[in-house]
Order: sequence, then C-alpha cells, then structure tokens
Amino acid sequence: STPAPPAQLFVNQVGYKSTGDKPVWIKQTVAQNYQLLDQDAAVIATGSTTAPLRWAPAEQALTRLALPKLTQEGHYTLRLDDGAEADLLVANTPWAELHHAALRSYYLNRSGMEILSEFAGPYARALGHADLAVKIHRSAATGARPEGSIISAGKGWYDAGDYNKYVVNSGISTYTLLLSYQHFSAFYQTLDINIPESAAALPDILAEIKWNLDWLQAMQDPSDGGVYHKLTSLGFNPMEMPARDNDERYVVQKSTAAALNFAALMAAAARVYRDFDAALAGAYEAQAIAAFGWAEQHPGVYYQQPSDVSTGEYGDNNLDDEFFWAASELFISTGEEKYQQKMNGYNGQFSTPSWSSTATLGLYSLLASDNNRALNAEKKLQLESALKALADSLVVTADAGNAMGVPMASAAEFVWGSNAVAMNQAMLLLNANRIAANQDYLRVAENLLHYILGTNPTGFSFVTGFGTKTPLHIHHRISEADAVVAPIPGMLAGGPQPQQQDNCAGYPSHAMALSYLDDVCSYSSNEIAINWNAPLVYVLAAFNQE
Ligand code: G3I
Ligand code: 9MR
Repeated sequence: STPAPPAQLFVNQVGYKSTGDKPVWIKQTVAQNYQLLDQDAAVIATGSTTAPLRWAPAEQALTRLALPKLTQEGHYTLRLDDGAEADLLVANTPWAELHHAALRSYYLNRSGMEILSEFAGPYARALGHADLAVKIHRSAATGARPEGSIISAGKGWYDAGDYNKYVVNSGISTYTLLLSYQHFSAFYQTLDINIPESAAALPDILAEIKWNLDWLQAMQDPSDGGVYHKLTSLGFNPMEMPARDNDERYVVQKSTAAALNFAALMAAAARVYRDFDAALAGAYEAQAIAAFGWAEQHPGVYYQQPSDVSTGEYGDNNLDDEFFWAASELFISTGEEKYQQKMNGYNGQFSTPSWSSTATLGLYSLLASDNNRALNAEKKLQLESALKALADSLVVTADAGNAMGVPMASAAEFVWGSNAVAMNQAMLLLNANRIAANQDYLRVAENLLHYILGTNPTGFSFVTGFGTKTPLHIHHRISEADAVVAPIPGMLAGGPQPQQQDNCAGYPSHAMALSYLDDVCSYSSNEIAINWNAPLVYVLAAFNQE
C-alpha cells in the first residue's frame, strides 16, 4: 500500500481530479527544487518552490507548489530536493468511492436495527436502542403524556459518537442529504450503496433519509404539534456496543428550536417524497404545519438542560434564522401568505450554515429554480445577492496572500467540528455557483475538499479509511467497542480547533489549525457527527457530476 507522505508534504491523499487544480503544500522556510515523475519514473516536470508564507491559523510558514496541469490519469511521484517524496493520484472520478462510503456511514450508524454482514461486512452488529418504549421525561410532560408515560420512537441515526438522537441537529443533517438528492438526482437515481432497501424502488439515498424521518415523525406530540428536543439517556453511556446499552431512554422538553428544525425539514421532505408516496408526503407536510404553529405560539421556549440530564444540548437562543428557514420551506410548499410574511420579516444575517445557523438553508431552497416561482422578482434578486455576497467573501478570504487557498482563516472557522465548517463553506460556494456560475467558487470549493483530504498542515486526510494517514481512534462508541481494528469507514472527524474542551493529553499544538488529536479521548477534535458528514456527501456528489 501507498506510504503516508512525509511530514512536511501535504497532498490530497485520496487523489486529484484530472480536470482540476493539483495543489500541494510544503512546510518549509527555504526554497527548494522539485521533480515530478510519472509511473515509469521518468521526470515529466521540474520547478522550484516560491517563498513561503506564514499561515496564521497554523502559526507556520507554508509554500504552495504550482504543479503544471496534470490531466492524464495515473500515479505520479513528487520528489523534493531534500529527498522527500509523495504519491499523487490523478483520476477522472477520484472521489466516487469516498462519496458512497460517506453516505453508507449513515446506514452503519442506524439506531434500532440489526446491522447485517450482508450489508456491513465486519461492521455487522446486533440490534440496539429499539426505542419502542421511551419515557416522557419530567421536562416533557404535557396533557395526555404525563411524566413516565411511554411512547414509541424507534429508528433514526445516532447523532455522533454517542447514541442519542437530537432533533435540532437532525434538521440540518437530513436536509443537507435531501438537497444532495434534489440537486444531483440523476446521479442518485441509479446509485446502489448496498443497504437493506436497495432492491426497492426508492433511490437508496431517500431510503436512508427516510430511516431518520421515520424516527422524527414520532418526536412530535400529535396533540399539540410540539416537538421534543431530543431522545436520550440521562447521561452519556460508556464505550460499549449498542446492544449492551440498557440505559433508560427519555424524550426531553419540547423546544421552539426543535419545532422549527422539524417544520423546515418535514416541509422540504414532503416535496421530495411526493413523487414516490403521496400519502407519506401529505403526512410530512401536515406535521410541518403543526410544528410551525406550535412554534408561533411558543416562540421563545429555549432548551434548558434539566438537572438530571447531561447529554448534548444543542442549545440556541437566537431562533430568527430557524424561523426564516421554516417559513421559507413552508412558503415554498404551500404558497401561503402567512409564511411569506414571516420569511420577508427576517432581517438577520446569512452565514455559512451550521446546526445553530440555518438561515442560509432557506436560501438554498428558495433559490432553486423549481421553488421560486412564488417569489417576487425583487425578493429573488435580494436573496440571490445575499448568497453571492457570502460566496464572494469566502473567495476573498481564500485568495488573500497569507491564506492556504481556503477560507478557513480564524477562530470563527476553527470551532468544534471545523472540518464541517470547511465542507459547509464548499457547499455554499457550490450553491452560489448554481445561481451564478463562477470558476472561483468552484476552485475554492475544490480546495476545501483537498484541505479535508490532506492539504492541511496536520498531515491528516480526515475521512476514516480514505487516505494514507487517516483517523484511527475516532471518538465513536461503535468503532471503539467493536471487534474491528479499523474505524467505520467514510466518516469525517471533527477537526482541529484550539479550545481542547476534552482536556486530553497529547495534542501536538495549540495553534488553531493544528490542535487536533487522533485519540478516542478527544471528543472535541476527533468525534464524528451526522451534521458533519452530510455536507461532505453533498460536496462529493457535486464533484462527481462533472
Ligand atoms: O455560542 C458560543 C458563541 O457565543 C461563542 O462566540 C463561541 C466561541 O467559541 O462559542 C459558542 O459556543 C459553542 C457552541 O458549540 C455553539 O456553537 C461552544 O464553544 C462549543 O463548545 C459548542 O460545541 C458543540 C458541542 O457539541 C458542545 O456542546 C458543537 O457545536 C456540537 O457540534 C457538539 O455536538 C455534540 C453533541 O452535543 C452530542 N453528540 C455529539 C456532538 C458532536 O460532538
Ligand atoms: O461521548 C460524549 C460525546 O459524544 C460528546 O460530544 C461530548 C461533549 O458533550 O461528551 C462526550 O462524553 C464525555 C463527557 O462529556 C465527559 N466524560 C467523558 C465522556 C466521554 O466518554
């Protein structure tokens, strides 16, 4: 197998697209010469590096190699003066397998199902967390559902390295996968990722998404439309397999954030599934409308962690952006004036999406050509320029003289899950490119993918199983507790960020772009999560198109 590149050479370890740029970065302070060899060891190009630039997030000097355009598929070797060598793979579709693995990881993280070896190979496992008898927590007790009463809320995906299921984070995650299907539906029409539903008529990606939607449907109280914030055990359980976890599971507190994420996602889902199952789509839409109604009546019920609960919070005290997103989706679906008004009333910011910043997801939906017939021309222009302005500012940041060609520049990007910030930036650029074709948007989006796959100064390709130096000890209960040495493949590690909330020993640096630790201890840099993998799937699907 291919050796990992030496410590000072940062290449895309999975491969470069024959039609794209081939950025390589070198950590160094003095210029040196290089040779490029083809697979017969013939020198096909030589050059020398330019003066290094200090990249502030890494507190380090780096040089970019401007490799001549390598358009021929094949294996190449880059050799520096000092003897360091790295392998470069150039292919027409270097990231197809990676895309399929990133999507399949959702199946491997399903709750409430036995995972069979037929589909999972060595990652087969017994059923865990059926969630057919979940308790109403004290904080969630209302009306006909008093404390301790039981509901059934099976299926869904585990959120991350833990086994809990959170509605807020399911919103952006599931929506992002839905959008991937919508934007690249021809690609997904025939894609078989070998899941139990593969033989059925529904495209595999929609079958996978439905697994989570089935769970979400049960997170709404049908008597009032309110949506429980999460389904969880009281505390995080140990690193054990799902089937071994017998902790009591609860639904906890209805919240405005949960209702709005639910409403937005279900409204979007109704439009996608209508072609396959009109009754199901009708149910999604009715549930979305009811959840939005609950949120209108309870606009400020922020999540407050009960004293006996210590699992993930996904707390957010600014819900203007969630209102905008949900109102946008419901306006597209129903054309109703009341949603349009709420949407028009938004005067907050648009930004790179995250679980707590969802306004731009509304832009993605509103600006899709099928959806915006109902928008007036002036509003459409205003929203288009908002998205373009965001994309333009990402390009400016990426192209600044002291940047690494990516808009990962400051503490605002290097947060918990920074690798998903990068993938959401790329997804934003790709969406802007759909409404205003621009080579710079595509170039920076592709650079972000290179960054994730190895052109970053940690030297890691951050997707499990893909690359020559990849995370081996992710904070993921199944990967840690199962009998397989390698972690489940296709999952994006959270990535570097300087806060080191996990207090693990062994971080190589405090510099924000280097503060990453491949240790199971490190939940704040080395966990995985459904909202981090989803934009990776989208970006890979996009680059598989051309
Ligand atoms: O809200 C403040 C903001 O005001 C401040 O400027 C900024 C500076 O760092 O911090 C913001 O708070 C951050 C918060 O996310 C909101 O973005 C916290 O520092 C940061 O620690 C927090 O991280 C979240 C983490 O849970 C801890 O709560 C991550 O975004 C979130 O992805 C992560 O999610 C966890 C679930 O709780 C449990 N399941 C696993 C999952 C992934 O690790
Ligand atoms: O495993 C938990 C992970 O999924 C969360 O993202 C993280 C932050 O909320 O917490 C992890 O659980 C740790 C807990 O917070 C502190 N004790 C050690 C736990 C790791 O097993």
